[in-house]
Amino acid sequence: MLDFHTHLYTPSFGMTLWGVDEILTYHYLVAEIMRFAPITPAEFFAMQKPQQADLIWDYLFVRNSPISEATTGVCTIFAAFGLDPRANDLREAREYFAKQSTLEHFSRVLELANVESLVMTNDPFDDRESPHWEGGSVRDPRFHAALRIDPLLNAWQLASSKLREKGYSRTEQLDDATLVEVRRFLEDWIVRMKPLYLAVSLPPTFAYPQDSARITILKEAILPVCRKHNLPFAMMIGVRKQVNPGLGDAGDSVGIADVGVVERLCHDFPDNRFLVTMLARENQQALCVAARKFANLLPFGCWWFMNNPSLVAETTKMRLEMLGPSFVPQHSDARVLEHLIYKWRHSRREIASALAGRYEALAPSGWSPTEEEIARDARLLLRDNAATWLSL
Ligand code: FIX
Ligand code: ZN
Repeated sequence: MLDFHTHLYTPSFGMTLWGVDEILTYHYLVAEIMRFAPITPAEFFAMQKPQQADLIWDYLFVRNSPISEATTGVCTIFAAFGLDPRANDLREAREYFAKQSTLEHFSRVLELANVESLVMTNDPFDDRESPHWEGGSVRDPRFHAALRIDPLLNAWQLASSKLREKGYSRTEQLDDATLVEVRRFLEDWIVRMKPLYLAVSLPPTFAYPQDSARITILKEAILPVCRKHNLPFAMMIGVRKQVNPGLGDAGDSVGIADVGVVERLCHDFPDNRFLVTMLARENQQALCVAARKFANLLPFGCWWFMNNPSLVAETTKMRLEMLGPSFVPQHSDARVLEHLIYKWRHSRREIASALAGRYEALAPSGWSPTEEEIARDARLLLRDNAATWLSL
């Protein structure tokens, strides 16, 4: 499979999270521990990571049944490595991961997850990451880049001061001279990263047309640069950031967005290609309808709060019914390497069963698929559509 969006990094960056303490302190589980343990977010974050992991193990796996998707996922990961998901503590798991050598472990996890290659999230505004690009670190060919530009569209004041620090725009004003500099910044990073797409996450209030810095930068910098370099633009729409800031990464929420915005962008910029995933269940049907109207729109993935088997099942069935096999059903969004295993094993089960359902719907007419046709459809959904859209 080709994993369309992750938060993993090519091994040479040394930035990929992996191992049992990272698996257990994933922000999905941090949100859940607050519902079970008598602890405040501040107290939790004051603890060392291994102690946080121990607490999560004790409350979510020993004292309670791990039946949420995020906890079941940990059990799937443990089982894949032959570790006991019913262990009373994390000793055995810690010993196991301590023995692994990084590079071999990366390859083993990709193999266990059936992932051939994946797309990272690469932030030129991240001071930990950019030196790796500027210093010419070697990229593992299985790890593709995606140029993530959230501050440009969501926090122009911050982005403009960072641009000035880096020797680009001279002013906060979004005048023509500044837009030239924003385009130059994007193109310099495209040359450096060779990304497969540009990407942003957006709030449910995302509006177009609109008289705003966001839309000016989108129209005058992002979309022209994407056109010039033949790169799609990924919009991940529907996140309400930090509704509970004390929870850190676990503090974001969801909101229903206006899919009309996506339609208007696809209409007004027919020479751009848009990759869109939406966070709210309520937006999924309208996104399918939009994709039926605009061939320059690719719906992808069941993002974050959508990545639950019941929602993957209903969303994938609906997409197959409305779009045939012309979309990308899932991305892992793995933040920790071993997440690839559970996210893909769980989703693949739902994707397979949704696809089988469509063949069953065809059966009464006497159309039954050959093995080659099943393989072709599976390949389209799990790899080839993504590869085509990303020009791989
Ligand atoms: O903006 C994003 O790419 C999101 O996927 C997140 O960063 C979010 O925190 C996440 O990990 C969701 O799965
Ligand atoms: Zn993500």
